[in-house]
Amino acid sequence: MYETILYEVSEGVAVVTLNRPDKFNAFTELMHKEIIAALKDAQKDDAVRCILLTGAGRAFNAGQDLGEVSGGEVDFGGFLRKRYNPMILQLQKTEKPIVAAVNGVAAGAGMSLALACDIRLASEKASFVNAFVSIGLVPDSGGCYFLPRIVGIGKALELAMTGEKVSAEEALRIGLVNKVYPAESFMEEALAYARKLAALPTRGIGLIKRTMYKGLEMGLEETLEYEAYAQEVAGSTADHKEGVAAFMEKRAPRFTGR
Ligand code: LHQ
Repeated sequence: MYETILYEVSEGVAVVTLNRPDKFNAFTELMHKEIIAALKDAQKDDAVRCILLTGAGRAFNAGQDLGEVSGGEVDFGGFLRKRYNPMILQLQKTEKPIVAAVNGVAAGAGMSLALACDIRLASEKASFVNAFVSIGLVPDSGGCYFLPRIVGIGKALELAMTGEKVSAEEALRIGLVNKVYPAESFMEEALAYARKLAALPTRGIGLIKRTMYKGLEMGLEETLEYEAYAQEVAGSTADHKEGVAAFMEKRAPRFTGR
């Protein structure tokens, strides 16, 4: 059982809900541990073919719980190495699609968390605040890695240096989110999106995720070689065979995730 998050699996989707609504779901040490544990559970469970990460109440996540770090000396480097970095690395290691359903404000490391997910869906009421600069800090938790890769260096520097709030509409315009849905039907739409992903070839999607992120770090030759390797693995899956058979038989495919 978890204390700071909710974890529920249905119809192929593990919904992870950050659940400290009165603190805008701000991170505590326990929440980091629980998110990592939930991601590991989801990775191991064959019934899970997509992970949907969202927040309870009005916010998605407001970053570090500032109540935990106000007053007294804080070992910032140690804090990140011990708590945040393992969580971001676990998101990357999870070979299943991870969708952030950004229901409200995502600020500081909460914004970084959304950026580290594979796909971002936003409610019309969502917003993004790169809040670090407002307290004299630097974007962390992968913010300096993902933000420029997602929106380009010019926009990333602007958002990080000003800390200005980005509305859902603007986020869609600059490619920070993939879709925006009306607030009233947001979770329904996000779940429907996640269920569609969960019905696709899960192993192939895991390989797409790994190969695409690796491609960001490699040159063309190395990427071509890694694609060839990934294709060997994908080509040996049951879902590949099913996809081809369905095409030949002019019917809808029934992927099983194997
Ligand atoms: C919060 C928080 C919060 C606690 C809202 N903590 N209560 C790494 C290394 C080591 C240390 C430092 O941190 C990091 C990583 C980081 O994430 S640094 C960045 C930390 N986050 C922030 O600086 C964001 C602080 N929050 C805000 O700027 C605003 O609250 C946002 C823009 C998120 C939302 O603004 P509003 O919609 O105007 O809501 P609000 O400010 O009224 O907040 C609502 C409640 O949530 C309020 O509680 P209350 O009891 O007064 O209703 C806030 O105190 C609480 N809350 N963020 N991070």
